[in-house]
Amino acid sequence: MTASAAAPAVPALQDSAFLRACRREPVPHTPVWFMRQAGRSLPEYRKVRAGVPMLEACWRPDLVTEITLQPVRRHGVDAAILFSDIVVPLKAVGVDLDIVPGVGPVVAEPIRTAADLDRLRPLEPDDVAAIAEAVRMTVAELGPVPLIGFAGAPFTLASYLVEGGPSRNHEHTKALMYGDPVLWDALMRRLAGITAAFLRAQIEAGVSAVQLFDSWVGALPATDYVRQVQPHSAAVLSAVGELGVPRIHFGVVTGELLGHMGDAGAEVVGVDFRLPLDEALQRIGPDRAVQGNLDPAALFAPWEAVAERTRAVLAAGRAAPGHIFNLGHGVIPETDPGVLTRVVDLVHEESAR
Ligand code: 1CP
Repeated sequence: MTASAAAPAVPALQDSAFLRACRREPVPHTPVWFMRQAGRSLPEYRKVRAGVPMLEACWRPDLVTEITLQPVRRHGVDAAILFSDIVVPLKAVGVDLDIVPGVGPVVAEPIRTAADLDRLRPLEPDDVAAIAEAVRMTVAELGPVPLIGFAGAPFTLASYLVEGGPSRNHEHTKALMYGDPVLWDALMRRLAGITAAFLRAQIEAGVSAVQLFDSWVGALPATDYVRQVQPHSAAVLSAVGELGVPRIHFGVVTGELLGHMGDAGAEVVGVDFRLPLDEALQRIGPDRAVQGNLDPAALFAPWEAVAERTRAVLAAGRAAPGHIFNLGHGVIPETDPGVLTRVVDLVHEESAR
């Protein structure tokens, strides 16, 4: 008996437009999903989350499964992203932090000295057993739709840990990075280990791809990125490379960093909305798939303008050996969910071949 006869669900999943595009294979249509599609603009999300704090929700497999599935049911996107947060693995190793509504992650005692770093222990699979269970439950529900696992990259996690919360200028982070490069290196290594272990736990539980979010890395000049950040992101990507699932690497305001992000080793590079995909590809190199990059704020324009911009992203994406349609950053919470559904339909119609 062939493997496909024994397990019909797996070939369908592996043959999905999303995974084919990650692998730079021909696709029946351009796959589309949206960063932050789960848990943002949907009324059904607000309903199930009512009265449940964000981090508590992340540790409840039943809620994670339901919230992860909601945008798949509603919009017909080509991939799901696990409902979780980049600070979940930090909470799992005992960092005293909370996600404050309207603010974001807030860390009770920021990490700024060698003694502070001692409090940051490695992540063991048992620390995230509930997240692994949520992955298994979600994968079982999704059938042939791929599930994307994710983690924050070391720099973006360091920013929350060192600043103590969201930051515009990342001044404490840069003070540590430039002022004590040895401690910075130790912190980044520790975070790379936690991130790699968190991604590994999700892959072993069944996610079909992973995305490394380095959301705030655009705050850095390329020289500093190459010296003090990129090696640690590359170490994370390499640590999970042998597990065989596609890796997506994304950051914001990364026009000047894209070439170096491409070199970090992921199969797919996410591009924010500031650079057309064909131009981005010239910086990344011809042998990577790209993901992006409709401006999430453009979704508030009249439909004809949204449609025109969607078509422009598709046209620029044709230059790439693989294109996954997405936004250039996460869904803005006030976005009309109906517009997201229309974008999915338009991407599918325009790219069907
Ligand atoms: O994509 C999805 O739909 C899955 C859910 C998801 C993801 C991928 C959440 C749920 N968070 C994330 C990743 C994440 N979290 C990133 C990387 C992606 C990005 O750049 O947007 C970052 C930077 C965070 C940190 C974070 N968590 C913020 C940003 C704060 C800042 O610094 O400006 C916020 C507001 C959160 C809380 C959060 N995470 C997720 C949700 C649904 C929420 C809101 C929680 C609530 O209801 O109070």
